[in-house]
Amino acid sequence: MIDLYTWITPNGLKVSIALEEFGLSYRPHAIDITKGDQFLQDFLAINPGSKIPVIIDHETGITLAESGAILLYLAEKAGRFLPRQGAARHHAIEWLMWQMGGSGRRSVTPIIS
Ligand SMILES: N[C@@H](CCC(=O)N[C@@H](CS)C(=O)NCC(=O)O)C(=O)O
Repeated sequence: MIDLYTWITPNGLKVSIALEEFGLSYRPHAIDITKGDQFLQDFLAINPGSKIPVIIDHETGITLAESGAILLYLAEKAGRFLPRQGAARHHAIEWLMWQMGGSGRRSVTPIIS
């Protein structure tokens, strides 16, 4: 089981989309960053950086922040979207970095506005 701490922002939504796409079991927890939930002690204990998204994977014991790192982790866990080796793996990471650099974040925004 994965606990997902998130809010309805592009960085939050991309992790929700990945979890759904991979069919992984998870429990979502709303961290309303418009009300300052990211600064509550319980959340700071999970991510001292005070940013969503964060996952805790109880199967492996890993707590992970940063949407790009989470997407890589989930792809490896699910065994999808991330080739194990070779040029195809590097190109998948290339596209991940492309979306982290801005274009992917902007393209998600209209869905929630
Ligand atoms: N580089 C981080 C950025 C995380 C981030 O900026 N999260 C925002 C919401 S999209 C946040 O938690 N903002 C709360 C704040 O800045 O106080 C990632 O990709 O996950």
